[in-house]
Amino acid sequence: RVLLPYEKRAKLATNAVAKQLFDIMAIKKTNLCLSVDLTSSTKILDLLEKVGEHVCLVKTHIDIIEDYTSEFILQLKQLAQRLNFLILEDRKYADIGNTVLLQYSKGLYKVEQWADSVTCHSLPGEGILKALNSSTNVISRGVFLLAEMSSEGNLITPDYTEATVKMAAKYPELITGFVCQKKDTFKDPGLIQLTPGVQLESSKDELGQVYNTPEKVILENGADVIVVGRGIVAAKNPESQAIIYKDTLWRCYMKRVSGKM
Ligand code: UP6
Repeated sequence: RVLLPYEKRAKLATNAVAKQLFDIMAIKKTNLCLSVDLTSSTKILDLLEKVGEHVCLVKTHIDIIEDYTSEFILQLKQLAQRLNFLILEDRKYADIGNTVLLQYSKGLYKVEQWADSVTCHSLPGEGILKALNSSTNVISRGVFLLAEMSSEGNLITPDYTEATVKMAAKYPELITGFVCQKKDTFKDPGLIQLTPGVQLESSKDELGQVYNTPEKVILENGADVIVVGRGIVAAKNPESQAIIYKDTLWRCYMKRVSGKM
């Protein structure tokens, strides 16, 4: 899986969003996912106006925005179209199917109407995937299942991870990939490894987040799309920092697929 280039993997993808994301990465030459963990919608839009061209995916936590309006979504979608990136709402759904279906389709945010993909825990069992699969208003959608986490002391075990990957195999049209940390977590080259917990230097934050370097996550651990939040959004100059991340991450990917590791 990890030695195949994104353009080849696009052809093996069974989920429409995974295929699109592989294609965008190959065309824009970027595997950077920006996690826009800011609480002001204008700050998010200003930042994306500057860095949107350098990313393949924008990851949101829509429920941290303090001045949310549906106009924000319209503008976000316009930027996504103009600058060619996809949107992942990192909601990490984790309830019974019926509740998740309501959370996904109703409420203030109506996530199903705008998110290309969402994140979801496997903990409650398959009903959660049945729920996300059942909403009928969307043409192309995807789910990243949490198979591992980056945070210290998390309770996910190897058995849980393995069962998560097995669960995903039953929904090939729905699953975009896994949020995970290790190369051997799954084998299917049509699925995407989304890896958070990345900064230029290995470190930790004070609330349990663990950061690995681009070299480690891409060359050793098999990351396909790399999530960077504070490494970019908290930098003095987020735009130039995004370019540094984009170039560093792409260089590691090129090294990996060239086989000269
Ligand atoms: N995230 C993780 N680890 C996981 C899953 N998701 O950090 O295992 C998410 C966080 C945050 C982003 O919710 O939005 O990825 C990482 O941000 P950071 O780079 O600022 O630490």
